[in-house]
Amino acid sequence: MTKGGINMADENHNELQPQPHRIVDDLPSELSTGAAVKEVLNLTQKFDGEFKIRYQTALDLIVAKLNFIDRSYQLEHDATLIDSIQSRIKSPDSIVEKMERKQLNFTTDRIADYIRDIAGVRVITRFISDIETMQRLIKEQPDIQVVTEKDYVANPKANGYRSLHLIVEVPVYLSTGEERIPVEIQIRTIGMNFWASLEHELNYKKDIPNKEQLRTDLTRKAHDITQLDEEMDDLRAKIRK
Ligand code: 0O2
Repeated sequence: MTKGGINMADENHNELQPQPHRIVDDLPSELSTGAAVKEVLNLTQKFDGEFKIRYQTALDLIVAKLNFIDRSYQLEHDATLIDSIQSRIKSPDSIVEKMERKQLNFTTDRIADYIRDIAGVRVITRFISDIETMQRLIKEQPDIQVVTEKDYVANPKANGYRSLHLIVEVPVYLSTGEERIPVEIQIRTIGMNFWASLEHELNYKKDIPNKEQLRTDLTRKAHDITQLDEEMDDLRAKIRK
C-alpha cells in the first residue's frame, strides 16, 4: 500500500478506477424502461462534467488534509497515524445500484441529497486507538465540518463489520460561489480492512457454495481480529511507556 497515496483498489471500492459507462443493454431489467434508461444516461452525462469536478476537488482537499494531519502528528510524536489512504469517486453504476438498494426515488437532481458518499476516502491505521486519535484531529480542523458519525468500531454490525464512518463537508470554491461538498471518511485498522475486503467479496460473488457457513466463519474471524487489534494496542502502550 502506498502511504499517503491514492491507492485505488479495494473491496467496496471496485469502482475506484473510473469505469467505462454501462451501456443500455447491460442495465438491470427493472431499469430497462425508456424513462429509467434516460435517467441513467442523464446521470452519466451529468457525472462527467461539473458534478464530478466538485467531488474530485473535495476529495483532493480531504486527502491533502489527512496527509497534513499525519505529518503534523509525526512531528510531535515521532510516529505515524496513517498506514495508507485510499480514495475513490463513486461511479454512476454504483450510485444507481445504491439508489435501487435503498429504494430511493431515481431522479438525477436529488442524487447529492440522497447519496452522501459519492466522494469517499478510507484511512487505514495500524492500531485501533489511532482511529479515535484520527477522529479527534479531523474534528479539530477548522475548515471541515463533521456532519454525521457512525461508530461501527464501538458498535460493530451483526456480521462483524467494524469501521468508523464520518461524513464531513468541505468548502469548494466554484465560479458560482462556495459549495459545501460531502465526503465520506472511513477509518479502520489494517485488520478491519482486510476482513471487510473478504466480506465484500463474499457478498458480491455469485455461486459460492456454503455461503451461509462462510458468513458465520467470517463473523467469528471478526471477533479474532478485534482481539488481536486490542492486544496489539496494549503491546504498543507497554513498549512506548
Ligand atoms: P461502496 O462499494 O463502498 O460504495 P446511509 O447513507 O447511512 O443511509 P449507507 O451509506 O449505506 O447508508 O451506510 P453505512 O452503514 O455508513 O455504509 C456505508 C459504506 O460502509 C458502504 O458503502 C461500505 O463501503 C461500508 N460498509 C457498510 N457496511 C458494510 C459491511 O457490512 N461490510 C462491508 N464490507 N462494508 C460495509 P456502499 O455504498 O454500500 O458500498
